[in-house]
Amino acid sequence: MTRMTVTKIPALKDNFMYLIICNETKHAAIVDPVEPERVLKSAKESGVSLNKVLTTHHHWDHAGGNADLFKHYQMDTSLGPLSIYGGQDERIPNLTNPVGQDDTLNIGNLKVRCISTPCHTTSHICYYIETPEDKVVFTGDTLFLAGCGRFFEGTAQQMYDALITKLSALPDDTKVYCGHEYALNNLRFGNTIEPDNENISKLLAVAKEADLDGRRAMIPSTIGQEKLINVFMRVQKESVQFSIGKNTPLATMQALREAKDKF
Ligand code: GBP
Ligand code: ZN
Repeated sequence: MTRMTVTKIPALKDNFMYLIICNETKHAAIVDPVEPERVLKSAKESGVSLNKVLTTHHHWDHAGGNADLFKHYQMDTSLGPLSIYGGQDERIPNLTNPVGQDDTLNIGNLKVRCISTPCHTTSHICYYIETPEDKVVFTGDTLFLAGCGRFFEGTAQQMYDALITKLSALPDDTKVYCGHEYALNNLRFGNTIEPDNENISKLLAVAKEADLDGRRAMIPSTIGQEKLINVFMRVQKESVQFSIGKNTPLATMQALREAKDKF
């Protein structure tokens, strides 16, 4: 039996929540529980004890369920206390455990490492878990399949640090569980930047098919795949720089974001 199970739970129009289960202890955590009722149902069906929330960032479509879930645990004390993790930020409701770069926490026997990735929001956190069978990272609105989050509260330098310095350093076989299903739009954009990149055109074809059968088939991606198909992870490539008319990775990051904002 593997030590960890990750269950993808669709929410709202195109968000994902993720239930992370330690199979040895049946302890579980939930990433961004914007729809608490669905989360409680999924935890019940899996027969797990859910006692931690991992918040990626303060936006309502990620942290907007924290208060109701917290209230539910206060009303029903048999569920035990609920700890809510996230980057230090007054805008994250019911934050009980503020975390920063390289802080660790446990879900049963699973060890989670926090990666600070400010830019989309100032206190954005990604969560990395490694077991002997599996490596996974929950990237919220920092890294999407073939894309990245808008720079609402940060700079191109910060997204460069997040995507190139930090997330690209994870093993290539790390599964990427992101906050939204944006694969099709992102790949269409990538295809305009790198029309000769066959990895992009092949995955775009897959996304177009997946779109007919239900959009939610593309996740997880992997860090290795992102390095091949995500133009924001490829700002060091001359072909990407040339295509957007820049000659440094940083200027390329900025120009790509501006172009994607208008795409
Ligand atoms: C699409 O591609 O499907 N509808 C479009 C994009 C994250 S959600 C919508 C969009 O802008 N999404 C945001 C983003 O960063 N996208 C990357 C991209 O388009 O390339 N959000 O819900 C967004 O963060 C939000 C919530 C924002 C509260 C601000 C506040 Br305040
Ligand atoms: Zn967001």
